[in-house]
Amino acid sequence: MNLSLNTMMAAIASALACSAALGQHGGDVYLEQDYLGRICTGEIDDETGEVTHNTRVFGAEFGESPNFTNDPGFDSAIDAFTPGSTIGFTIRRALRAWDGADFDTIPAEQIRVKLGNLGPVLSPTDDTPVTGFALQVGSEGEFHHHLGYTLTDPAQPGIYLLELELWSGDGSLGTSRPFWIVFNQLDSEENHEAATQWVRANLAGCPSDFDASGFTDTDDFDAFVRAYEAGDFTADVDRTGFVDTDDFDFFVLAYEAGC
Ligand SMILES: [Ca+2]
Ligand SMILES: [Ca+2]
Repeated sequence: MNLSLNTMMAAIASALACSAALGQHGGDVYLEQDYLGRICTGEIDDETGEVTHNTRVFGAEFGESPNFTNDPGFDSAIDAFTPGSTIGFTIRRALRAWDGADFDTIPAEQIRVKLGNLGPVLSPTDDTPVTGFALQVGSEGEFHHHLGYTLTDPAQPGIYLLELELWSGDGSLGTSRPFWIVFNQLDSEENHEAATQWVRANLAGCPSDFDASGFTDTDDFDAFVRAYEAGDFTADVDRTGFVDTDDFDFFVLAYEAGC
């Protein structure tokens, strides 16, 4: 398949959008809308401020004060969302603790989420989702907030996993796909990295399940081709920052492999 002029233009626009995002808050979760009108998470590089679109695994460190952090925050470009609308969060599952091999263990600890006089919202003790509070989109269509996360007693050292999703207060945007924050409580960077890699490999899904239905079928192929032809950033499946024929090849290989 050859790139049409429109696709090229869209790829260039998408690259420009990346650089326009420079100056966002490094390390925050970047929010934007994807091709289906859903809230979509990305990552803002700590040092360069550059955005990697469509990523769903984020790191965090407790200890700004004991058992507490308010990073990563959530940040967007101007005009990303409707001014005055709201975006809220849901904690999808019980907190999990890393045992060196997986995140099956539900520990005694929970995470308490709070911002000013909003909350606290406690992570559930089983996998019944808990709806949190909503926060305002700013007057220029930007969303920038830092939730406060506290690890409850006994707050043992270790790596903890929180699964979240974001929704629109007025239903004008689709709910985000699930995403994960991997918290380090006084454990080694090595363990934190190993646990984060495990989440990427085991929970963040396969690249060919493009519509995130949980399996790969022809709907995924159709959805990918639509996004690809539109030059949408979600079609950057090989994560180079550009949508080009390499993405098409990458997707087809993943699709044919079933994942
Ligand atoms: Ca699918
Ligand atoms: Ca690419």
